[in-house]
Amino acid sequence: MTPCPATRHDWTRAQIQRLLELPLMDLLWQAQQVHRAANPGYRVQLASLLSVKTGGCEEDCAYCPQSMHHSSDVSGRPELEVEPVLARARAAREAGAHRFCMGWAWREIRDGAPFEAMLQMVRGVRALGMEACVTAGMLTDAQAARLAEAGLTAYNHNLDTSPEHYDRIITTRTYQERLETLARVRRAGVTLCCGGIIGMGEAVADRAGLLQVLASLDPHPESVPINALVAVEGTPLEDQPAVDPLELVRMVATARILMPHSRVRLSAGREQMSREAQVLCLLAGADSIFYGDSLLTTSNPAVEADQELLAAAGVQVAA
Ligand code: SAM
Ligand code: DTB
Ligand code: SF4
Repeated sequence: MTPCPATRHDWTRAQIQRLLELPLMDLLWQAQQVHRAANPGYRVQLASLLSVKTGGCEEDCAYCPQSMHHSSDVSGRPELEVEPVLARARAAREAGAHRFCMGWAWREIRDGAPFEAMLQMVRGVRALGMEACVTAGMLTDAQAARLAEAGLTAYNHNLDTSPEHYDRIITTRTYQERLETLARVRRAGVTLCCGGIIGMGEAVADRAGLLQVLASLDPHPESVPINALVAVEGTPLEDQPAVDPLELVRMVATARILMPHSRVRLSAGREQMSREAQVLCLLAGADSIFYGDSLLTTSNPAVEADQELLAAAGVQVAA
């Protein structure tokens, strides 16, 4: 049995790029050894996602259909209230989800009625016995503390790409601001969900750069979502060519090697992938998926298809 790999925070970008560029069979073998030693049993966590406040966001993230800067902006969808959100959480739990993630298309959390409602949603999801995750942009120390007090399990805030590629994707908020938000979440004692997106015109060196920043966080983010760009019409990235699924396999495998104990979530982009490519991602060490028919504004594989996928792969659902 391979000994449990040491947790490191000092990976260099060159070392990470070498992993990303290994012959695929060697990369998969290394990732599997790390994964089996650190997370015995191939257990996959199911996380359901719901957009509570959709569209009209002030930020200009080039990939995002919810930015008011893009013609894709989905307007006119009312913000959801507490009860309907909890009804969706209950349904997700009945379908087998363990974590319920709620999204707000905000630049930052503001105090007031919507924040009070967010706190009630967090309490309600926790009362159902599920993990609760929120993604809602930047926050203050006081807001992070109140979310922690409400029982929030995780806060999602992605770095998205490397520090160098970042300015080509977002101009309205800096990389440094993102890092400060992550530090605030940590200080409040809430676990971190932090990852990125591939397929936004970045080089392999940028993928290595993103993974290097993630792996340098101490402790590592407890969850690391790896998204493939969903190129939505009306966004500046609408014409990006589809990501080769094997690139996603490489990204997952490398994330697994760098962050042995984190949950690596195979996130957006699964609907465009074959069952076999998704199985390779599970083999490479992905141990969580978004589960349920929709992501925030785009679709995700149907619940039945995912149940078949997990059964075909022979993996168990994490309790
Ligand atoms: N507004 C908050 C924020 O940006 O932190 C929360 C919601 S935002 C939609 C959450 C994450 O979804 C983004 O950081 C990005 O990584 C991911 N995302 C958004 N649009 C995407 C797309 N078209 N394809 C892949 N991932 C996407
Ligand atoms: C994450 O990394 N991916 C999720 C979740 N965190 C919030 C969002 C994916 C969004 C895909 C595009 C959409 O549905 O709007
Ligand atoms: Fe707004 Fe988040 Fe979309 Fe950026 S990713 S435009 S912050 S909703």
